[in-house]
Amino acid sequence: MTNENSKNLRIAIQKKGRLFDASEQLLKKCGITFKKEKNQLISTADNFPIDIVFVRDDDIPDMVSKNGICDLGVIGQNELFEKQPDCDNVTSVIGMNEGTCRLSIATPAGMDYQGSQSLNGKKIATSYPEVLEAFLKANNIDAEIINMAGSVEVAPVIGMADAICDLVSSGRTLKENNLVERDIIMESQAVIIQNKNIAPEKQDLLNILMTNIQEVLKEEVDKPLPQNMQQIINKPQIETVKSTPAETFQSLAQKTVNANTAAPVLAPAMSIARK
Ligand code: PRT
Ligand code: ZN
Repeated sequence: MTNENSKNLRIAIQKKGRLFDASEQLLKKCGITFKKEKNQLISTADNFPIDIVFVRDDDIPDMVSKNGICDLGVIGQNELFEKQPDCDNVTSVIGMNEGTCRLSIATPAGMDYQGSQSLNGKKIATSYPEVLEAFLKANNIDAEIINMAGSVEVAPVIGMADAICDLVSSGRTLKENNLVERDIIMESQAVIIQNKNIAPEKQDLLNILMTNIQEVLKEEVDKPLPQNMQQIINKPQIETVKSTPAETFQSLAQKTVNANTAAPVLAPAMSIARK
């Protein structure tokens, strides 16, 4: 079943993990309610024409990239940048200010580190080989990338690598493994991503949803449902949306653009700030 013939929007969110709560909360704060049993992988909202698909975060960029599979997704920028080369059709639309972290180079505390050039000839373990490769290329560093699916911090301890490139938030994991953060490759936060070729008949729904998401993210407080959302929740048929006067949608679309301009997604990575 693809989304091409469905009137519903479809959003992919993490099934479980660090971004699930933030994704669920965001939809709830927009007034969207849905049920999710433990092993349920897709749910249609009770009161808004949207399907929520629960998957691993690694799969979300690809799902949103393929036209007609998922229209939207919630993903960390780190994951998006890793997958971006294969995902031309995806664009980030809103930063959520959740899941904030940084993708950093770290080395054992005892290593004589004189800046990123000290990585020349070294082995670096990471779950983000694409982003790391871009960083190495941009800095003319010749190093070997060791791919690992997780627990990257153990690599220097067991002699598998000289350094790591991994996500850091509190810094506790690095400390516990006697590693020191050296260079920040990118700052990251959860973002809402969107397929660039949303079916025209879904555009009005998308505008309504994005406007409400923007408002929720801006205000960060519980508030009565916005009027346009309430209308749909009371009458969930898509025809209700289509019967809304065109100028309302025009202004919604305009508002979305303005809100995006006012609160752009964090400037992308590769701002290489040496610590
Ligand atoms: O199962 P699935 O594939 O969906 O999940 P996952 O295991 O790949 O991802 P998950 O749930 O761990 O993280 C999802 C997203 O949360 C990431 O892609 C980031 O965008 C964001 N995020 C924010 C983090 C962290 N903070 C974070 N600290 N993701 C991972 N970590 C890990 C990091 O890899 C390291 O091992 O936490 C450890 C470091 O944490 P501190 O606090 O000790 O520094
Ligand atoms: Zn993952």
